[in-house]
Amino acid sequence: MRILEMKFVKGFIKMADDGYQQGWHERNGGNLSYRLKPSEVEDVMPRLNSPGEWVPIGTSVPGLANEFFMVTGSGKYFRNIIVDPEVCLAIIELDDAGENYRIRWGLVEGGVPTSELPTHLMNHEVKKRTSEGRHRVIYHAHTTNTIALSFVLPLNDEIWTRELWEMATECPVVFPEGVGVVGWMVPGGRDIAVATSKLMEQYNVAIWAHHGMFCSGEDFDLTFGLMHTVEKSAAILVKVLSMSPIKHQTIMPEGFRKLEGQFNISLPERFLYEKTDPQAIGKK
Ligand code: 2HA
Ligand code: ZN
Repeated sequence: MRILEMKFVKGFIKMADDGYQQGWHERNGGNLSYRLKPSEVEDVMPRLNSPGEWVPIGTSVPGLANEFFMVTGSGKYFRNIIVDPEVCLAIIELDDAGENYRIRWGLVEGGVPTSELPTHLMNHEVKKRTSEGRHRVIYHAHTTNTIALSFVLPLNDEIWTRELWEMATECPVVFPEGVGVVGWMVPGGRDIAVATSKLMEQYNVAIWAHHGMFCSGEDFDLTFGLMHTVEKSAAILVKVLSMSPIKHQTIMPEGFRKLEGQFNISLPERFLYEKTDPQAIGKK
């Protein structure tokens, strides 16, 4: 089967285009990566190019030694992925130390993997371990409302989680572990990768202040759905803040606790603090 006809490749392209349609990928903004299953590596193997040069990843991910990934290309536009996937995407292979990669397919007009490769791979390494191999997708997008909120809400995991949960009943069900926040940092390197992957030890969502969001998940639907849910909640909070400086009513801690039984989820107590003023927005 041709690589472009394989199920995981179609899923990757559809997810990228869904993100573009949401308005999360202006110009070359955002990036996506997928860790191939052993059976998928077997399927693509006869179609791969002979290996090119090993290139340093810029960080070390020994937990991902010899794994294969599909990734978006640096400087490529999400807008173009659906029309020209072989130009915009690559399949890369990691070496047996998890320190170097080489391109095995795609980027037919030249180029290199996403500038955020260190963050993607460090997140994959953490998630492969903590999810016992189930998580395969890491997604970064420039989600408008989340970015807007990062100028207004204190950059604090408890405050962000609680405000986002309050905006829609489904939120604590979709991300019961909460969201983590990284203060503004220079993107594209190892430092932001270390900060983000540290949050991924406990969360599936990391907010990058004044930049966007990273999400991790088992498959394309769950990972896209997670980002979509967080961003929709952020959009509601932006509307609420635009209409009124206070909330006249909201979901209270005892309400969240009732959801735990109904939906068989466990919500960490540190997000269910009693607020000094339940009407205030963005305060503990
Ligand atoms: O341009 O989104 O964070 C790609 C990015 C960098
Ligand atoms: Zn970005």
